[in-house]
Amino acid sequence: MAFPATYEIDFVNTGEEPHELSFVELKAGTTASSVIEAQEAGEDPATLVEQFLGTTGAVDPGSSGAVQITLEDGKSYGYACLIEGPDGRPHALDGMLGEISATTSAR
Ligand SMILES: [Cu+2]
Repeated sequence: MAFPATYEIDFVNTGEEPHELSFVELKAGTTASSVIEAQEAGEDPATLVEQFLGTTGAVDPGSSGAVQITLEDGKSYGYACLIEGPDGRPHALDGMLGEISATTSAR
């Protein structure tokens, strides 16, 4: 894998409520969870994020969306769905989040 590498990610919503797929570049040592927790605590999550990469925007059930992201070697990225469920909590707090690390490895 050569970096920077650009990916077009197709996102299919097979669920029963709207979802999104949003990506940020994380600052070193930061996790997607810590960004969401800071936001929920009323703190400015921008202090944990290097840059916003892109989002599919809200995708309705049975529909699909796409987002293009460019990853750089040695950097970490977080993804999440920030759309709120009926309980008012962003889906990320119920597990719709994760991380990607971009690394070049020789095998
Ligand atoms: Cu969602």
